[in-house]
Amino acid sequence: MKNGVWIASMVGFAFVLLAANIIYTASDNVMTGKVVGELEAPGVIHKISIRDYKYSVETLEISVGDTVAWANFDGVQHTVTSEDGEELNSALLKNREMYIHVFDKKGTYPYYCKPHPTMKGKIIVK
Ligand SMILES: [Cu+2]
Repeated sequence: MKNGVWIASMVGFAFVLLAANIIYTASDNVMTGKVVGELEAPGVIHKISIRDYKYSVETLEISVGDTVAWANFDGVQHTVTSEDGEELNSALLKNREMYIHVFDKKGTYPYYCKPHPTMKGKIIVK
């Protein structure tokens, strides 16, 4: 899966993602949602919250095949956009929307937020 998968419909506090056979729980918010698209055989799912104009984990090391899910908890819209314009390319995420990406190749993937280019993060896939 090259492109991200959108999840909407966040409910309550703490976030839970139901995708394929996965239940993903994290943080102090709960998200339940419907996967639009396919999420195939993901490895570990890592989550990154976007709050106060920051990605909660700035540098994250993962393994090939792992999934990263970003959820926006700010009132303003943010993106997850690769610096090279390729791997990561979310739309504007509204409050409580999520962007998901499966990394299937080793590498270092720096990204930023289009509306707020000082927001930066990096995924290192080993
Ligand atoms: Cu932003």
